[in-house]
Amino acid sequence: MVKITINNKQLEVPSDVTILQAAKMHGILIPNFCFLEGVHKNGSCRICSVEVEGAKSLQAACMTNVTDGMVVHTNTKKVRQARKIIYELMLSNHPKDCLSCDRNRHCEFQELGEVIGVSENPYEGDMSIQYVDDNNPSIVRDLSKCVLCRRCVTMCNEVQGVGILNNQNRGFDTFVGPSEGFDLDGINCSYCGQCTTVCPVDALSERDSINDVWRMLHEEGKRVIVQTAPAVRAALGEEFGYAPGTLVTGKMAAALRELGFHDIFDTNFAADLTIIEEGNEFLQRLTKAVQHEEVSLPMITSCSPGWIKYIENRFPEQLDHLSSCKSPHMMLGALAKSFYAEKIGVDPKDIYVVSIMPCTAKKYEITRPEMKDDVDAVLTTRELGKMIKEAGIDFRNLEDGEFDKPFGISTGAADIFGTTGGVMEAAIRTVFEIITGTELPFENLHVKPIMGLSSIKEGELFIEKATDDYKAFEGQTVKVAVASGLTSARLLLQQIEDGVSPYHFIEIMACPGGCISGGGQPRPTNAEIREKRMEAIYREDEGKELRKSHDNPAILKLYEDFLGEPLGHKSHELLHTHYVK
Ligand code: HC0
Repeated sequence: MVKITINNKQLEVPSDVTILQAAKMHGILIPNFCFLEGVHKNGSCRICSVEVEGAKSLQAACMTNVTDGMVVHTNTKKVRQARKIIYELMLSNHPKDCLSCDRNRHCEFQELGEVIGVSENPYEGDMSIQYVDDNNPSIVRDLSKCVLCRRCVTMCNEVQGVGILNNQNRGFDTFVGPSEGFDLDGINCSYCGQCTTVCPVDALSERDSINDVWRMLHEEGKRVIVQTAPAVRAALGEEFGYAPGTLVTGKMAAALRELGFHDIFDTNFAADLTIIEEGNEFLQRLTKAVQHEEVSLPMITSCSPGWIKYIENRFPEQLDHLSSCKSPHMMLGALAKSFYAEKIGVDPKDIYVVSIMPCTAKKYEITRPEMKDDVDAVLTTRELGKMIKEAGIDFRNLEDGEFDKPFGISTGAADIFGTTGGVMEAAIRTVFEIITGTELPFENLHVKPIMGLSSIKEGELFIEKATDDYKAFEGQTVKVAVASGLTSARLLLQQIEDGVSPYHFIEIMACPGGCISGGGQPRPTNAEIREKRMEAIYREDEGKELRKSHDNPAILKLYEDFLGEPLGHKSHELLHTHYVK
C-alpha cells in the first residue's frame, strides 16, 4: 500500500494501481474515454488528464501509476480547460448529426460532452476520412464517426488476438482499420463483433437487419418464424433498464408475439438436439480411439461462427477436429423448413426464419454456402431491443408469454449453452449417462471445474463402470477443456498443432465468457455484468424440471416421428455440415 493525496484527501491505495483506479476506489470520478477496464493501458485520448504536483505537464490518470506521497488534483482550472480543449478537438472531426445517429442518447462521446460541460462546437474545418465499410454481412465501420480512441484496437489485438484493427497512417490521415486500407471482408476478421461492444460511438456496429424483418412481417402470405438464443434472455432486459442478470424470458416471448411473429420458437430446443447429435458423434470418435482406430481427437464444438471463421483463417489444417454439427439455430432453421413446414402445410419457400442472437458472426454464418438458407435473418439482442421500442411495446409491463410447441420446449442443459463451459457441461450430462447408465454424480449436475469465467478451464471424468455397449471405456479418463475468447482458443489449437493436446473434447466460444458477452449484446459488457448474466443463465437451468437434453420429450418425439436416429440419414442431411480448407 502507498499513501497519496487526491484533491486534498489523504488516501491509502495499493501500490500497483493507476491514479484513475486509485481515485475510483475512493469515489473520485475522473472523466475518461479510451480506457477499457481489465486490459492493457491505452492512453490515446488524454481526457483523464490530471495535475500531479512536481510533474512538468498534465498526466493521463489511466497511464500513470501511483507512488508513495504523490499529490494529485483532478479538478483544477488547468485540468478542466485541458479536458475541454481535447474534447472540442475530437468533436471538430466528428459529424454533428446526433439526432439521426443510431447511438443518439446511448453515445459515450455525447455523455462525455455533458460531463465536461461542452455545449458548443468552436472548431470548424476539414473532416478527415469519410468512408463506410459495409461490404460484409456482420459489421459496419463508419470512419467518419471514429474518434480514434483505439478501444477496438485493444479489443481486437489484446483480448481477441485477431490483430486486424490498427492505427493506419499519421496525423490528419490517421484512421483505424486493417492495413493497406482493406475492408473487413478482405482480411481475416472473425466477425466476433467484440469491437462493436467497446466502440463508444457509432463507428462500429452490427449490420442492420431490422428493416428486412419488418418487411417480411408485413408481407402477405409469409410465415415468419422467430427463435431466440440462450443468452438473449439474460441480457435483453438491460435495453429496458433492468439490472444486468435479470431474466426476461417470458416478456421476450410476449414481445415477439406482439411484434407479429407467427411462431415463437426457442433455439434452446435445438441446443438440446445438438447435444444428442454432438454427444453421439463424440461417442463414435471416442469408441474408435479406444479401439486404436485413426480418428480426429480432440473433437471441438462448432456452434460459435466467429470461432469457425477463426480456425478457417488461422488453423485450416485442424478443421477435421470440428464437430460436423451445424450450430443450434441453423438446425432449428433447417427443421422449420422441412419437418415443421410439412406439419403445418406451408411451402418452405413461404417460411422466413429469424434468429435473435447475442452474436454478430451469426449474421455472417447464415450467408455461408454450406448452410442452404436455413435461416433468413439474424437480429442481435440490441436490434431486438430497438424493434420493440420502435413498435411502441411497453416491455416492462408485458405479461409473461410462452414459446410455441414443438420447438419451444427445452431443458436446463440448453440454457447453459449461453455461458462459457455450458455446452460441455450439457454434453457431459448426457454422454456420461449414456456410457455409464447412471446420472452424473455431481452436486446439482454441475461440472464445477468448467464453470466460471476463466478463459481456459479443464476437467476430467473417470469411467469406473460402463454399460455393456461401452465396456471398452471402463478405466478410461475423459479429458475436456473449455476456452472462450480467441486468444485462449489459439493456445489450445497450438497444443493440437504441436501434438501435445491432452484432451478428448474441447468447447470453444469466440467471445470472452461465451455468448453472454457476444458482440450483439447490450452495451456495456464488463466483468461485473458478465458475471451477473452468467448467474442468470445458471438460475434458468436450475429452475427447470428437466435438466438433461436426452430427457426433452419434444426431442424424443422428433426422432420418433421424423429423424429416426441420431447421426442417421435425415440428421446428416439437415443437421450436419462440413468445413473445407
Ligand atoms: Fe450462442 Fe448457440 S449458445 S452459439 O453461444 O451452440 O450466439 O446464446 O444461440 O446457435 O443454442 C450465440 C448463445 C447461441 C447457437 C445455441 C450454440
